[in-house]
Amino acid sequence: MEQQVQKKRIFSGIQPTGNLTLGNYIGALRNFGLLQDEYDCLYSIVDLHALTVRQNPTELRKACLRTMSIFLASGLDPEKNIIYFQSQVPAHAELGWLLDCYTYMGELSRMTQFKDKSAKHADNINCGLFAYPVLMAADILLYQADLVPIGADQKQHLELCRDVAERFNGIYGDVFTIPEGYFPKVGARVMSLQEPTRKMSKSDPEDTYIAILDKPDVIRKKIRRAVTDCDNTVVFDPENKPGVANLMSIMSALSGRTMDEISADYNGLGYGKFKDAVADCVIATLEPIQAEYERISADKAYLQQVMDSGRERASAIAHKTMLKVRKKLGIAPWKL
Ligand code: ATP
Ligand code: LTN
Repeated sequence: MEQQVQKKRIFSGIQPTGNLTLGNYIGALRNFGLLQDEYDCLYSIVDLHALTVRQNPTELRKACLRTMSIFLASGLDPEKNIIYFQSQVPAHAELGWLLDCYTYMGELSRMTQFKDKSAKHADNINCGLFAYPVLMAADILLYQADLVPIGADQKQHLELCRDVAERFNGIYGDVFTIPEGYFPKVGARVMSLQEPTRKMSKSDPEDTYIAILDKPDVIRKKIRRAVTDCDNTVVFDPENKPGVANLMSIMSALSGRTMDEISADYNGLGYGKFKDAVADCVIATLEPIQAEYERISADKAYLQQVMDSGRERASAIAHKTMLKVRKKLGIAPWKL
């Protein structure tokens, strides 16, 4: 008889803030779709994380649904993957608190995202922003995830998650699976179109990023205006030509062509032609996703069903881990 092999588990999250970008797509979302057959996957819209920065409630609610629709439109099958909102599974916040008690201030103050975001939001450096990586650790450990597909900017947070899990396991025995990161080979760090030494980020000004939902003419305009340099050569040199290297990486990630092939095709033709070809490539990737998005986002009954089923399936797994954790810690059991 054929033996059933337990699939490895994947967890990842995306914040419902602003408009999802091409960076989110190449760094994270696209990989989610590629992994769905081989692994047992949970993908969460991490709305509690979004609250670390002040949000407008009406906008946040819209952004939550928009993010879920984009997940589905980019090919995530809700039967194969558990897709849900973080705040609808209260165990995230509960485990987050418990893990706060096993994380040191020193560890959290070293996090570069905390330093960046506190500089950006100097009037609101709240405790949630500081403890953000602990909630992220709780997200991952709650589901005993083996693998976490993320962009390069999240590597430091994942390291912290592993440290906290190892510390906890060291005290209480094998409670948590220690997760590994899963990074894309090309495009783990898509850069800003205007400042190509910084990562493309959905909370930066509009002209620095391409949104997954940007229309073709907007995409073309943004890429034409992307900062390059003045030597007009298409060669991959991230240190000296970060703008050109970024556009080449985007093209390579989306088309599967190597940097040498791209350079051979476009070097010598001028940046105008090269940028148009990059825009064609981005538009060809995003147009079908946008068409699906229009269809799915109009179907509220379907979204409700995905949301309810995701919440139930995620809660059942989270519940098991929480029983184990509560028992280990000696806090009041649910059943005497
Ligand atoms: P914000 O600007 O609001 O902090 P963000 O654009 O960094 O948001 P997140 O929700 O924090 O987006 O990230 C979701 C996923 O997308 C993460 O796995 C992250 O590593 C990945 N990601 C974000 N930006 C990029 C980028 N520029 N290149 C590659 N991956 C990225
Ligand atoms: N911190 C991540 C989003 C995030 C996440 C997670 C990613 C929250 N929880 C768990 C992977 C696994 C970010 O800012 N991109």
